Amino acid sequence: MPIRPPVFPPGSAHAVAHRRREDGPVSGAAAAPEGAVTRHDWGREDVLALFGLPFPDLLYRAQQAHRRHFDPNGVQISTLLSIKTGACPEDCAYCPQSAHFKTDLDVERLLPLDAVLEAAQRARDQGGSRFCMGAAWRSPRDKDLDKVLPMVARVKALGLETCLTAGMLTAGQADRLREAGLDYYNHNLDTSPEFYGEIITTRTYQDRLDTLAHVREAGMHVCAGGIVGLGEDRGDRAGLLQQLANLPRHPESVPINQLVRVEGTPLEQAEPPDALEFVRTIAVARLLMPASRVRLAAGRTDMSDELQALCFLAGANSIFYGERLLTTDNPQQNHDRQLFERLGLHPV
Ligand code: SAM
Ligand code: DTB
Ligand code: SF4
Repeated sequence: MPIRPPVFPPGSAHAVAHRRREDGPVSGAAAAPEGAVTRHDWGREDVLALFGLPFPDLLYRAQQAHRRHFDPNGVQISTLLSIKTGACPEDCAYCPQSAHFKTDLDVERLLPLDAVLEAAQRARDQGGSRFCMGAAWRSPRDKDLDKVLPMVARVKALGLETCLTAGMLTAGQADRLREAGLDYYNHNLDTSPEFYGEIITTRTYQDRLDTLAHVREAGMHVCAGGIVGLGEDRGDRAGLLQQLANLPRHPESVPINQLVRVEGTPLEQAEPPDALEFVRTIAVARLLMPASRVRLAAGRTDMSDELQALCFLAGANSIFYGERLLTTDNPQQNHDRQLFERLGLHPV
């Protein structure tokens, strides 16, 4: 059964607010209200000061920023599909798909086009607006890309927004993806530059920033975020958000994942993050990048409905919908539909 469709009619205040953010200023619209200007010069102390606000003040400010830029009850729905699974040469300590760790995972080569299209059609029929394809590559070879480009083009032709996450890209590869119709490329910074080396040793922070720059220069939307619960401290969470907010342009999409602890990975026993600290991280992301979609991404199966509600209040306005993330579970669709009903949320 599909998740309930959007309720606001074109031209309504909510639709206009939404359009202003997605497509640039609506013609004739007033200048951005005071406080709505986005900053790219955040210092670590500025960010930590936001993290340290009393919880009601932090949520109030996040709500103000959220409502300035978005329909506060609208949630963007993305669906994930792992198009190439496991056997990845990178050593990301959180990841079940790394060849460095022994996890209970069925390795799968690149899926055939038909299987991808079938999944995309299903996602669209269930109310998704964006289809995100994930491939466990360090970086795609050009001959891998030859097979992915038609997937992008055909998924887009179904009327879906397209997103891909496939590791590091060269500038030329980013251009080819853009030409095929790719709307978003996901590439996460994961954590702060200082903590990064504790989690990944096979590629550098700068490698990740370079890929994000290629995606931006190719004219695609950037999807970049990170993970909470890796054993990082608040300074690292602030450092991650500071890096994202100080990019020359804010990522249009900012996934905040809670670590999914997978048996066999070095982080399988990591201490789960404090729930209210997770909400604070969402709220600070909303304040630093007020016009970006902040996604309550992986980890929702470990969260109560009430915690997810707090995340939406803190400014999260996107989720992954569907019973699978890439290789791990996501909430049942039925449960998410009920959650949307109970909270009066609608997909956009
Ligand atoms: N291989 C590509 C890459 O790393 O860029 C794309 C796929 S990778 C699985 C995409 C992102 O998923 C990672 O950057 C990480 O942020 C997130 N991720 C992976 N495993 C996770 C886990 N166990 N819990 C939470 N997020 C995870
Ligand atoms: C993102 O930030 N989270 C998604 C998506 N981008 C690709 C991936 C989450 C993966 C969780 C672990 C798994 O299912 O393998
Ligand atoms: Fe490979 Fe991506 Fe997993 Fe890292 S996060 S091991 S690059 S699939």
